[in-house]
Amino acid sequence: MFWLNLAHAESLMPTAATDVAAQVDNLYKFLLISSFISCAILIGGMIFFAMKYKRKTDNDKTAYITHNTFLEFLWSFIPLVIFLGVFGWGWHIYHQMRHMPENGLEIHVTGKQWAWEVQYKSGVKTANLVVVPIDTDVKLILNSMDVIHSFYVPSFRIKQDAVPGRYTALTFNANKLGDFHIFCTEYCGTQHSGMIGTLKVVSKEDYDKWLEEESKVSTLPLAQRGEKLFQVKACAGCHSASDMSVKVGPTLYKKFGAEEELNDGQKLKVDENYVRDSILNPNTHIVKGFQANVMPSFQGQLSEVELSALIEYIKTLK
Ligand code: HEC
Ligand SMILES: [Cu+2]
Repeated sequence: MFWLNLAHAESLMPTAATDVAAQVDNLYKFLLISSFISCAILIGGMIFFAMKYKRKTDNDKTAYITHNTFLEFLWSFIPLVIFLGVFGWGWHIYHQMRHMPENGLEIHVTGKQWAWEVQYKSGVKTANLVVVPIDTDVKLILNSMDVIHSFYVPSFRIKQDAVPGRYTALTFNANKLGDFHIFCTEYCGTQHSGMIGTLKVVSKEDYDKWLEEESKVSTLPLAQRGEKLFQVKACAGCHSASDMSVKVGPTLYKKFGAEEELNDGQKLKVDENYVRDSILNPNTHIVKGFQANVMPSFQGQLSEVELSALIEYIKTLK
């Protein structure tokens, strides 16, 4: 039932994964329900009185009423009390939302066209992925490399602009494990809608483990970093790497050094530049038998080193 759904707004709202998010939802529910009640009183009253005092005969005159001080006081005073209450309530939540923790876990997040670059103090770097431990005060320090972006996590009900040339901050304390969406909510160019990331809340042990594993990545040999990226960037979902099977895209097994036929009949040798182009501008060469616009461009989502790592990994697939 609708009213029951309202009481458990989960079905209308994204999962509330912080204490603040639950409080925001309570305020929102209050506003929604009190608006419905006011609407019913106002519109219902209007219809009721229009019918009740409808002129029934030519001489049917209603009483001549100019005003009613008590009623006027009531319909001013009651809304005033409600509005002041909502103001105080909102203030209370906003204050918690913007109160930066003293000893929080600080993570740097940089927006750029069109990805979120995340850097931990230990030096670990990720793209479009923020991993945080549960029940921990986290402070994200935001900035931007180009235009204004905005970091939004619907499940946390928090949002903050990332502005070039200065730092802004966002804080939260997640109380639910899981993967939550990150969206950019400031229009920032053609791929704005693709500027999507994941905020992963894990247990404290898993967080330490993850951080330790990630710190090792930058010291791994290039090809092994590439292998990891191949998983992390979801290339593996579309390309097989260990046999000739075709997934969404062609297999990359035994591909490097071979000759590839494109759907315009052209034949190209698969070398470093071919692979680089395939990753950054997938639509410039379409492999024979495959469609354009299936593989997303990874432009802006991979650093030069990461690209080299992927290429070195693809070289080893034989
Ligand atoms: C959504 C599925 C998808 C994802 C994700 C994806 N690709 Fe592709 N990829 C394709 C398709 C389809 C083609 C063939 C059409 C074309 O050439 O663009 C292709 C083509 C390629 C080619 C050219 C292969 C050849 O046979 O000449 C390379 C290299 C490649 N992808 C590498 C990658 C890498 C590296 C990643 C991860 C960073 C990746 N792809 C992610 C679907 C995908
Ligand atoms: Cu953006």
